[in-house]
Order: sequence, then structure tokens, then C-alpha cells
Amino acid sequence: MSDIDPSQDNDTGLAVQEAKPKLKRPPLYKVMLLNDDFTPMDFVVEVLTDHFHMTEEKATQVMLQVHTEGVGICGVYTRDVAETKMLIVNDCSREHHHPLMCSMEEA
Ligand code: TYC
Repeated sequence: MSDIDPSQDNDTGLAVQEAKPKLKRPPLYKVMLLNDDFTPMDFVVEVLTDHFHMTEEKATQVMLQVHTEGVGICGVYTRDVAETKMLIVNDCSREHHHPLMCSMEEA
């Protein structure tokens, strides 16, 4: 059996401060939809069900919130996931010739 305590300097009796683990949670980002006057409501609901895995009911709720308040949250993700979702949604909107805008900001 050993009597050596790694938190003590065993020659001098000085206490040794253990380094704190430098782990931090990655920052999270909100992915948001912005309102506009032209994108059909059905298309927005489809974006929310297809890309953000919402039920039809939840997607309709979020779409109406964006429609009435100007902006709504689709989800919260790490930066790479948020960025990818935003780019895919914006590409999809352009492909369908809708002005729908998806953006992201730190949560
Ligand atoms: N305001 C649009 C309309 O009246 C619907 C809409 C909802 C558009 C949400 C964008 O992010 C949006 N057809």
C-alpha cells in the first residue's frame, strides 16, 4: 500500500493545486425563420416538418407565430448543425422561388 497523496508535494508538505478540467459546453445557436409576404404558408409548414422534424400541428403553430410576430425559432443546435440546416433551408426556398429566409444567432 502506498501513502503517497498526489494532491500533496510529498517532500515539502506543500499542497499542489489540481488543474481544473478545461471542458466547456459548445455554444448553441437558434435557427430562425423570418416572415415575408409571399412564401405560401404550406411551404413553410413543409420546411418545418421536413427539416426540423416537427409534427404538422407544431409546424403550423410555429409558422403562424412567424406570420404574426415576424420571426420564430425552428430549433437550437451546435454551430455546424445550425449552419447546415440554415443553408439547406435557404437553398430549398431559392429552388422553389420563394423569398423565405432562414437565419441563425447564438442562443
Ligand atoms: N406571411 C406569409 C403569407 O402570408 C406566410 C409565412 C409564414 C411566410 C412564415 C414566411 O417564415 C414565414 N403567405
